[in-house]
Amino acid sequence: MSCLLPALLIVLQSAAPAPAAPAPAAPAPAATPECCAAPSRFAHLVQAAAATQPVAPEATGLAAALGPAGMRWIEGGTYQRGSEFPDARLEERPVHAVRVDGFFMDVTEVTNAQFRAFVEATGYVTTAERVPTLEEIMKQVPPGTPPPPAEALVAGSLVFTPPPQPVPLHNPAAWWRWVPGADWRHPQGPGSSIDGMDDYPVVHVSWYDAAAYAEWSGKRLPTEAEWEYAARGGLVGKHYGWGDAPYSEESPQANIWQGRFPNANSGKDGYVGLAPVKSFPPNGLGLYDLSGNAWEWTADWYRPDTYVRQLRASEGGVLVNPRGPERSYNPREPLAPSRATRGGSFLCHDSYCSAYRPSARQGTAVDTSLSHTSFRCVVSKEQATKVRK
Ligand SMILES: [Ca+2]
Repeated sequence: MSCLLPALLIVLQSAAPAPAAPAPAAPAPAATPECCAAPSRFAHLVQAAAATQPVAPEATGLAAALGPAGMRWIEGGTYQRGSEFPDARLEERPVHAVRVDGFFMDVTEVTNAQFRAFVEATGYVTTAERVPTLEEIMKQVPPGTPPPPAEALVAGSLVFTPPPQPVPLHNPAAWWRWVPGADWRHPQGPGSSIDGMDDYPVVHVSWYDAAAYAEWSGKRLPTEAEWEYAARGGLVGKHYGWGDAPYSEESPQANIWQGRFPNANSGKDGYVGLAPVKSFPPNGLGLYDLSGNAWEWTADWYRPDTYVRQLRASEGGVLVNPRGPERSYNPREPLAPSRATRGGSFLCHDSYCSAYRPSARQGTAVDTSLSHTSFRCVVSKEQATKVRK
């Protein structure tokens, strides 16, 4: 079970043989060194071409008041997905035209109060609250890896734990800690609680948990194409969801990290961790926290070469309502099925990943839950009447 992988790998990596990873179908994505990268000189034209700016809901006659509570209508259209800005990773490239139908989207990440209503109505138990089996774990570690000790088979989740001093940024295990007893109601582990945090994003939810909530609520998780279209906020070819202006510590546009990642967060934006939803300005479509605060699960399986493969299949034409691949491939964890997560979190910092950009994407193992990962839902116009009140 990959939610255990960071902890398990710490325990087991000295004894494990080299991973027998399948050969990737495309180069593994890697951060482009900022010192030597530059956009192609026509990148800005590519980004602007053939894009249809989404129309504000009020202008369509489908005012938000006609949709489900807490959702906004996002008019369908064509946009340029991906990024060729210098800080775009390979998995965000190339920029290409995508058309999506209109949909309603949750204005905010799903909150603790909303998730509690689901749990109370259904008795649902999240992945982090269940004891993993040895079989689940061994499926996701390289053959020959010794089984973990019995005491490792406990329910828990991954909690961001800042190290006391600066650390190299290539090893997330330096700031992620496996905490037995951590779950959505105990975000820092036993003894912690979400009292007074009803309007915070629910975290420590696996993809399965997010999908179960979505089904119960009569909604669904967004595709990557829908998510990015919404996160662009109606802007065309912009670096961030709010435009091209760099992140401002004086007037923060999103809940990300200030200071030296991962050991020293100044909290200058008012938060060193999660913030209540709607604490930062909405984007141009009236949607909050699509940049930062908490990562968000999508419906799509993750591959770093998703765009290349889809463009090859479409022979370069506009991709219409694209879905993810049939199976995932995540070079960072080749044995763990992964779905795409989007939006970055309170941990984002330009020195590390700048993943609060609308084009940024990563794969997260479907059974993994973390203290910085949440979700929001969408629903089509046809299904909107079935949304649970
Ligand atoms: Ca978010």
